[in-house]
Amino acid sequence: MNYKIADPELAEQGRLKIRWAESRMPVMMALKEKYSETKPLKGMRIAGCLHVTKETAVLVKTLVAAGAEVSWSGCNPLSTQDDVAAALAEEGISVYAWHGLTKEDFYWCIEKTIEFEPTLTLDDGADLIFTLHNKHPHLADRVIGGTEETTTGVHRLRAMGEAGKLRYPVIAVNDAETKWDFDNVYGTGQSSIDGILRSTNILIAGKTFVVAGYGHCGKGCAMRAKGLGANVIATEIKPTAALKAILDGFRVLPMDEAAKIGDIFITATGMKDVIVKRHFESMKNAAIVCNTGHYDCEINIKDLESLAVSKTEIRANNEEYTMKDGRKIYLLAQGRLVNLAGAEGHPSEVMDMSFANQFMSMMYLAKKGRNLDKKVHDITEAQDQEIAGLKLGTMGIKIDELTEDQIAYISDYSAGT
Ligand code: ARJ
Repeated sequence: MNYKIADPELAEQGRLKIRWAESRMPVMMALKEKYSETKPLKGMRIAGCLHVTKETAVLVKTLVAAGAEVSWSGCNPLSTQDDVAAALAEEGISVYAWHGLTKEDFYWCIEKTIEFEPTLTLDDGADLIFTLHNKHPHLADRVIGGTEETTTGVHRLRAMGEAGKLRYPVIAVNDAETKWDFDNVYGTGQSSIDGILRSTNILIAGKTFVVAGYGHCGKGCAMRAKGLGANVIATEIKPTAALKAILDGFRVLPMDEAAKIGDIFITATGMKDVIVKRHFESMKNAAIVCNTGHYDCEINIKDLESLAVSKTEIRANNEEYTMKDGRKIYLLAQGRLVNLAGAEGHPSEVMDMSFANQFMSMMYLAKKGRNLDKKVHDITEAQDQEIAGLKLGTMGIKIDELTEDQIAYISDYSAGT
C-alpha cells in the first residue's frame, strides 16, 4: 500500500469537495488543461509537505496531470481533511496524512515521502526540507530544487541559505506578490474569522479583538474583524508595522495592556511566546485565545495549563480552561492554525493564485533548477504578472496597456517639468 490515511470510505465525500474547489480555481484548471498534453513534469518525483485540503488536492492533481509522480504528507497535525486524503489515495496518489497526528506520526509521514527519493520538494513550513537536510543529506544532494509556501518557512530557509547550509535552491513562493498580498491578507482574514466562528459561534460586533502582529496575515484579520464590528487592537514589535496599523485606523498597544481588555486574541506573528503566563493572568473572564501563525508556539500553552485547575472540551476545537481564581479562558484549536484546524483553510479562489505559483515554480525548477545557486530565490516579476493576468482573465476583467509612447516616456531620463 502506497498510502496511509484515516478512512478510505470517505473518498466519495472527498471527491465532491475537490470538485467544488475545482469550480472555484479557474487558473489551476487552465494550467492543468494546458500542460496535461505536453507533460513537462514527466520524470519528476515531487515530495510535498503541505496541508491536505481540497485546494491542495487540486494542486496535486495538476502536478500529476503535468506528468509528475507525487508523494504527499500534511504539514500540520490538525489540518488534514480526511475525506480529501481518501479521495487522493483512491486516485492512486501516495498520501500519508490523517487528522490528529502525533509528533511521531508527523515525522513518520514525512519519512515515507522521502523514501520516494524526490527530485523536487514542495514545503509549507520547511519541515520536509529540514528533515531531508538533517537526516538524509545524501538524498538532499540529489534534489534539483524546492519551494516554500509560507512566511515562517521562508524566514528560516533564508537564514539557512545565508549560512551556506542549503543543499539545493529553494523558491520563496510566499514572497510573490500574487501570494502574500492575497493569500496572507484576504485568505487569512476570512479563514481565521471562519475558524473562530465555527469553534465559538460568538457575535464579533462590539468585541475587543486583539491581533498580535500586523504583517500581511495580521492585517487581514484586523480588517475583517473591523468589518464585523469589532474594536480592533494590534500589537507589534516593528515600528513601521505599528505605524501602518495606526494609519489603518487601529489602536496599537503593548500586549501587557491589550491582555487586560481583549475579548478575542489572535496571534499572527511567526514568533514564539507572544501570549504567556502574565497575559493569561490579566485576561478578562471568558477571553478567547487562538493562533493563525504556522507553528503552535505563539501562545504558550504550558503556561496556560500551569494556571488552570481543569479543562473541558466545550465544543469542537474549543477548550475551556478554568483558572484557580475561577476565571475561564477558551483556547481554540489547541493553539494550532485556527483557520485550518477549526475551519477549512483559505477559500479556493485565493489558493488558486498561491498554487499557480507553486505549480509554475515546480516547472521552472524542473527546467532550470540545476543551474540555480543553492539559496532562496524570489519568484520573477514576469511570473507574478502572468498569474495575476490569468486570474483577471478568468474574472472577465480587462485592463489598459501602455502605448509605445508611454513606454518610451517612463524610461526617458532627459525629460523634466
Ligand atoms: C492549503 C492553505 C489553505 C488551504 O498558503 C497558506 C500558508 O501560507 C499556510 C501556512 O501554513 C497555510 C496555507 N493555506 C491556507 N489555506 N493550504 N489549503 N485551503
